[in-house]
Amino acid sequence: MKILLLNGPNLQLLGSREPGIYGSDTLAGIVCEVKNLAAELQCTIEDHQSNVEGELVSLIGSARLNGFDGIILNAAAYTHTSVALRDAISAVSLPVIEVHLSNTAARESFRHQSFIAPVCCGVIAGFGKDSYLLALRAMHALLNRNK
Ligand code: CA2
Repeated sequence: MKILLLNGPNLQLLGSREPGIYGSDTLAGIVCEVKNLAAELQCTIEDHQSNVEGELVSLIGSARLNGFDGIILNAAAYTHTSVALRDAISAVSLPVIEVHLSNTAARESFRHQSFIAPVCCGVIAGFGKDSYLLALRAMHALLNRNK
């Protein structure tokens, strides 16, 4: 089971600013925990962070060809703006789980809309770094169910 973990714009800042909203873990720390859980679940994770919308679109677009079985995606601010990411997810025919550290529904109204949620399998938001671990467990269960 090979899973692609994608993180969008500004998430490289995690741990350095706004700990009240996003927690004090760094992105590298979160990715390390996700990889440790993946090892327990006997999956492999490849991760990328990008501030560039088109790079995220390309990584999603080539995921199937690159042998991935599913995608865990924190699209960050592009969640609320990106038709291009939505179209890439629609086209890839792999399960995609949307994750957020914060509970976007409890924040500013512009964060209430997700362009990508309707084409994802599900959304996990509001649990800090545990959102990623829960997403991995959900992806693992989903892929086992579909075997
Ligand atoms: O809660 C999440 O995971 C978000 O995807 C984070 C995005 C935000 O635009 C989404 O609405 C919800 C922001 C990522 C930027 O991360 C920062 C981390 C530290 C300091 C500043 C920004």
